[in-house]
Amino acid sequence: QFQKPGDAIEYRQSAFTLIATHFGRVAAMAQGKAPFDAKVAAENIALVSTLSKLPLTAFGPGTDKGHKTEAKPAVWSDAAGFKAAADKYVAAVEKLDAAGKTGDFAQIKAAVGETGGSCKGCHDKFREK
Ligand code: ASC
Repeated sequence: QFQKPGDAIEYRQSAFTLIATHFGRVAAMAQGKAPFDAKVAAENIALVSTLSKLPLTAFGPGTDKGHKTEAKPAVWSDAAGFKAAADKYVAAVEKLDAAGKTGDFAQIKAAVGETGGSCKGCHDKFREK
């Protein structure tokens, strides 16, 4: 799928950058830092939902080096734990996507909290600070 390990690292980092950008726009609304707009929230959530499926495909064996990376060795040494953390994130994003489709602020806010928690849960164990 990737020519070189570095290509996979750049790919997953690009996906995370886009996810953080679009999730951040929704999180700002949930936190009252930006005005709530249900349509803008839903558009950004739809992008997060699509993008959420990308990074895990780029953590294959041997992609721990070849480009600057913050991924900890635990990604590969505790592959089951990493998969579980990634699955938790994808599941949280599915709930966020459903909330985005309702356009309901309270539901979106709750789902943003759960999704942010799943981002952090994975970062704490599997990403260098
Ligand atoms: C974000 C972002 C993360 C998560 C995390 C939540 O917006 O970029 O990595 O939320 O900070 O705790």
